[in-house]
Amino acid sequence: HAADAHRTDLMTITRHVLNEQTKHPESRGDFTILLSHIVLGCKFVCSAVNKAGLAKLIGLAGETNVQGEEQKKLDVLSNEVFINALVSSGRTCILVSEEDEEATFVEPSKRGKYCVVFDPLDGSSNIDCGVSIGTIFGIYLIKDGDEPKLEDVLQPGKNMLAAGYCMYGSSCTFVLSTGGGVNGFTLDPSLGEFILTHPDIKIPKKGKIYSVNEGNAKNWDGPTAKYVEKCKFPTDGSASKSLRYIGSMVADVHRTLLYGGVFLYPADKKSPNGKLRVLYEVFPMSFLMEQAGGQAFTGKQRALDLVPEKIHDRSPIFLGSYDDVEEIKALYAAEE
Ligand code: AHM
Ligand code: MG
Repeated sequence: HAADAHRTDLMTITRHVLNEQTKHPESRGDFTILLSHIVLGCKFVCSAVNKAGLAKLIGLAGETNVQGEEQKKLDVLSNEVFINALVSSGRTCILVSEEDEEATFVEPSKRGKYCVVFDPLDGSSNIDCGVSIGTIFGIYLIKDGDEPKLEDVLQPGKNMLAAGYCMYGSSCTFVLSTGGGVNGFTLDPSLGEFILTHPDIKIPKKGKIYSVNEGNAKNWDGPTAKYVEKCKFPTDGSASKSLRYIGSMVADVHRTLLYGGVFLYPADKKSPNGKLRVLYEVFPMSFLMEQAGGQAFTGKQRALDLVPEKIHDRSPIFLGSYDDVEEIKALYAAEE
């Protein structure tokens, strides 16, 4: 009977995306194929992350990534997994990964029309203690169909066709937006399929949580400091907010999306552009926030209006519940 239907009539991620594509009669299934390759990469990384201790995958690979940080073996592995999955999809032309200094231009025989920007394994400093980590990605369409150029990935975030992340946590969760809202899927390990478990995610209009690395407070600018002070000592009679900070962007943003509140990685005196990377951290998360009814702000402008100059550019970011980000915007406006 009806109550059993969800057990026998599963909304897999592929089925969901195929349904969405029927709204675009011109689509020939290329996006669905691309996405299924991304999903394959996520399942592979999920399985590797779960076996991290067993497989002795934890530890330094002795390489240094483009940001000068020591790279863990799992980062290297995840990067290879996604590059291989994306190239072999036959649907991509340019790939930008956090782990690679240069963009990858796909060879002509394997080229398609999509550009994919991604962080294959974000939050890797958390691997050794088993805290949730994730993959973040965004997808652009090549501007003109011919020769792919670096400008094709230096587009503002609002031009993304789709964005999402996969969180390797207590369960493996894939959150996706193709521009018509946000949906969450959970991996059923026995089936090896992502099943729709969080349809049409909407972020609460206002939240009770703020999430920031407060250890950097002495270097913050005025509006950031004022906002965090307000979270702790509200002057309008509202309750003070709770602090939650995992230090793993995917996990912190996922909680923000589901429970509401704000996630901040502000500028500070030591890093005037913050820490997080525009293309594959700030943009995809901002895209998801807006699609869920929230906002994303850089301290100066709507995050999705930024135009990156270089593929590894950074930006301060404030994202989350609509009303909470509105308060942050007001503090920055008052500063001008
Ligand atoms: P990574 O790409 O080197 O893993 O760094 C990104 C991570 C994010 O997941 C997280 O939001 C942030 O760094 C935490 O930074 P901090 O340790 O400065 O609070
Ligand atoms: Mg990262």
